[in-house]
Amino acid sequence: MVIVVASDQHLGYENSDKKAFNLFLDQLLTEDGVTDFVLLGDVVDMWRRDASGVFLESKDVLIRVAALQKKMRVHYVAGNHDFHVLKLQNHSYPFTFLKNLSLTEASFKYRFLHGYEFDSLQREPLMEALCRVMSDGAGEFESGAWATITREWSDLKYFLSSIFRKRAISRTVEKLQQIPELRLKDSLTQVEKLACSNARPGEVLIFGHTHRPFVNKSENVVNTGSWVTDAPVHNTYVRLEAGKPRLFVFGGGEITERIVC
Ligand SMILES: [Mn+2]
Repeated sequence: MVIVVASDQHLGYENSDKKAFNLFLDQLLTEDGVTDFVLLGDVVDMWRRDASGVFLESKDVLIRVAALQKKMRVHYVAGNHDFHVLKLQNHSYPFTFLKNLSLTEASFKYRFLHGYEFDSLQREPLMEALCRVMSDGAGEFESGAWATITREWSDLKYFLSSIFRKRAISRTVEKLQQIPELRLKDSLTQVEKLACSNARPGEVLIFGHTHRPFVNKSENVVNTGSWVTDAPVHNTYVRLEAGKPRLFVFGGGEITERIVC
């Protein structure tokens, strides 16, 4: 079993490096021996773009992933920015959308989750609501508007207040707008620490969400990083073989540093 994992492409977001990700998929298609490919959440960004629009725009990516499925198993685990995929009924997307995933080979166990589970700011009903906001408000509220609005919070608050009447929700949404890649390092550390303390003996835990790729010293906790150019280190992916994780920058070699976590 050779597993390749990538997360947080945020397709539909202006800083998503879709071009690089397509090249990565092309390369993966030519590789022999990879048995499983895991898309670990926030693949499309439904907080910034309506669900159907973002998938349509990402058709070039979907075609490649569909081609990969002829060579290997493909798994799609939902993140907070694409949480809504779990609600899609009778869809025609070439995936089974999962909340989390476990893979086992002999004595090697791998547990995959996006990582919002370790983020106290993320709550499922809100993740779903934020995904749906874009779909429900489609037309008047596209990705360009999102970029402007995240710079000018007052506009977004106005927009959200027209949808979420409850003040409590609005306040939580305000906190949620500080998405992981924009948060300060100390709050990121909390998410990562929680992930590390949640690793179970005898398994490798693989998560994304924070856009900070790393492998810990014990090599049992791995963060897949992201494919957004506003993350200092991006276009990263993880390779798992015989219980050992390896972290790579696409087109940039392997990250061999191990951090204490
Ligand atoms: Mn996320």
